[in-house]
Amino acid sequence: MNPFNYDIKQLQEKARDIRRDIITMLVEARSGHTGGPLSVTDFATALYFNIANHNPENPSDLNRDFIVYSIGHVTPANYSILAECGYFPLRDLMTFRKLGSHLQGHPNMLETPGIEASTGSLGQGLSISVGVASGYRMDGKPNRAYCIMGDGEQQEGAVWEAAMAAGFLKLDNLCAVLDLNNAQIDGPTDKIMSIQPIVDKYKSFNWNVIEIDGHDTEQIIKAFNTAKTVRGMPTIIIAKTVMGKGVSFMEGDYRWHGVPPTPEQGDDALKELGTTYEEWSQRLLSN
Ligand SMILES: Cc1ncc(C[n+]2csc(CCOP(=O)(O)OP(=O)(O)O)c2C)c(N)n1
Repeated sequence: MNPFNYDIKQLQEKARDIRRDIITMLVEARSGHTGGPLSVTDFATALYFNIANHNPENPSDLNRDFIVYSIGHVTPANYSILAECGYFPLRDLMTFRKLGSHLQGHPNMLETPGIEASTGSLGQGLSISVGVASGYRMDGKPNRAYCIMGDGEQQEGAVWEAAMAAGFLKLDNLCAVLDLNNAQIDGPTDKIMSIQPIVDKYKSFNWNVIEIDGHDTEQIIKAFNTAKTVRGMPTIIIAKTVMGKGVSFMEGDYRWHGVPPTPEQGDDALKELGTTYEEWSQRLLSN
């Protein structure tokens, strides 16, 4: 059971709060990734607040589903969602990337409650998820494994070894989500090294493929729920997203991959998101 079971409107409101958290913590940190976290916000929020079985009060609950962000650099979204779920205090977000904080630029499973795997070196999360999903099946357990990947990340060869294994093993308890924002660190993915035709690729590796608008919460929920019913093959949800979604001057621009907003840009972004740095940083610091 998901501990929140939010409806569509609640999920959309929570996603807006998470975008506010992301901008605020990046302004405070003065470093970090902005574009990817804003791409994944809508489907990652839906996963934690409606779909997945997990327990913020007991992160190592044996009944939990396994969720790994293979794109380790999207920690602003990952940490914000974990804090909003109650895995640790919201005020910790204001320590992001600071010396001594448990919230470093890339996630550390030994330091941060709710982090299942230490990622950052791209291409590893799917292999980890295949191992976990196989383990659940060997133990006869109903738990599911979820793996969030990037489109630039698909250029890593290790992704395809894991994809081949998952299809061969018919891991229907594995659901991957591909953040297809057509942006990576150096430019548009289609120009750097196209991953297309990505749907045909996964189908040829014996995966069930669902294509959605990755910012449409209704489509997101439907896709995750459909994946739960598929038998005999893993599912990948190919979520078409926009880098920097929610902040007009960031949307669709790969140059936001790995830089934070300046305080002035942060003010503009938070204004678009309906708050101010003073208001939102106070909300974080007082919780
Ligand atoms: C093995 C490996 N090579 C290179 C990098 C450096 N790197 C970090 S993020 C990134 C681009 C990833 O692109 P994508 O998966 O599309 O993520 P997005 O830009 O959408 O956040 C690269 C090359 C890395 N972290 N790991």
